[in-house]
Parts: sequence; structure tokens; C-alpha cells
Amino acid sequence: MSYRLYAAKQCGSAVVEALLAIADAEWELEELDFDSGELLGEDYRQVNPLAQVPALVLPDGRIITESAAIILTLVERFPEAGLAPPAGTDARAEFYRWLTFLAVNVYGEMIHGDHPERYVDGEDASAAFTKRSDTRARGHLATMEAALEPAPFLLGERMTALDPYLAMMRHWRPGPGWFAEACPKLEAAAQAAEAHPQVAAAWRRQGWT
Ligand SMILES: N[C@@H](CCC(=O)N[C@@H](CS)C(=O)NCC(=O)O)C(=O)O
Repeated sequence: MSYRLYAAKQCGSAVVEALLAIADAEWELEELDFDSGELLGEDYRQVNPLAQVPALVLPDGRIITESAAIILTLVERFPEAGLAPPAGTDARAEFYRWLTFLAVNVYGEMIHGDHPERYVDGEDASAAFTKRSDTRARGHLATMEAALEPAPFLLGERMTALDPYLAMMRHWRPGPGWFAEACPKLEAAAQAAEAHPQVAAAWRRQGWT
């Protein structure tokens, strides 16, 4: 009765690895090689037709894709892990807000920038597209920086799933240097999350520390 996580190093599966460990869930890792194009193969498309990671197979065999859906599933199934503020509270509503914000606006924009060929033709147009989507992702992070007062975590004294979710994105474009300079409050919250032993272990596996 184990969870199975389809993952690739330095991808969106990193946060799920950390959360499964924090929740002390029984799980196994199905690691795919992103660079060899393994995600694009027919076998993995049976798991996720979008050929993206993460994907989490539940103990009953059901497949859950989309990082936010996976995080919410773990929040609900492992309440003792405290991955979110208590259900029904205002803080929980705020958790939903920023989880969705990160998934849709920040992560979404970064993935658009990774794959300009899906939207425009030609090298110049692709470079311009990636530049524009990176600018939008930075703008979204700046919005978050202005809205939150981490203490020391994004929503207060307790780490929630939001913190490692953001901390993971800090390792993507534009990278930790930009974060520290442009979003010092988010940087501090990400660093606090990375000090958590299970987050630190998951990050070491990605080669981020
Ligand atoms: N909306 C998805 C995005 C997942 C995603 O784009 N993952 C990247 C790795 S970080 C990926 O698999 N990219 C391959 C592709 O889009 O072809 C989620 O939140 O899980």
C-alpha cells in the first residue's frame, strides 16, 4: 500500500519528495531521466499524457498529476504532518491562495519560458518569448514578496507545504542570486524551509546543496 512518485532530478517532483518524507509516508521513487527524453516515451505518457513530472500513483493505483493537486492530496491524507494550516481557518484559505498562485502564475510562467517552441516559431521569437515569460514570473514573485511577511515561514511560525514549494522554484530561473537581491523576504523563508532536515535531504538528492 505504497505511494509511487514519478520524478526527475531538479524538477517539480522535488517538493513532493520532501513532503512524502515529512509525512513519513510509505513511498517509492520512480526516477526518470529528463535529459534522455524518457518523459516523452509512450510508457510515461500512459502515466501523464502531458509528459510532465511530478505524478503520484496512489496506493489504489489512481494517478494524480499537477503539483498543487498532489500537495493538497498529501495535506489531506497526512494531517498530523501539518503541511497546511488547520482546515476551515482563514490561514488555510490564504494557503490555498498562494499555493494556486505559485502553481499557476510562477511555475506556469517558468514552464512556458522553458518551452517557447510550443507558442512561437523561430529562434528570435523564442528568445523574446522566454525573456517575457521570465519577466512575468519575476513580477509574480515580487507580488508575493510585497504581500507576505514571513515569520520565519511564508504563513507564520510553522512551515507549510508552501515553503518548500517556493524554495524549489528558487532553484530554477532566475535562480537564488536573483531571489536574494529582489525578494529578500521570500529568500529568507526559502532558506528557513531548506533548513528542515527532510527538505535538505530531498534537495541534496537534486544536487542543489
Ligand atoms: N502544471 C504542472 C507542471 C509540471 C511540469 O511542467 N513539470 C516539468 C518539470 S519541472 C516538466 O515535466 N516539463 C516537461 C515538459 O513540459 O515537457 C505541475 O504543476 O505539476
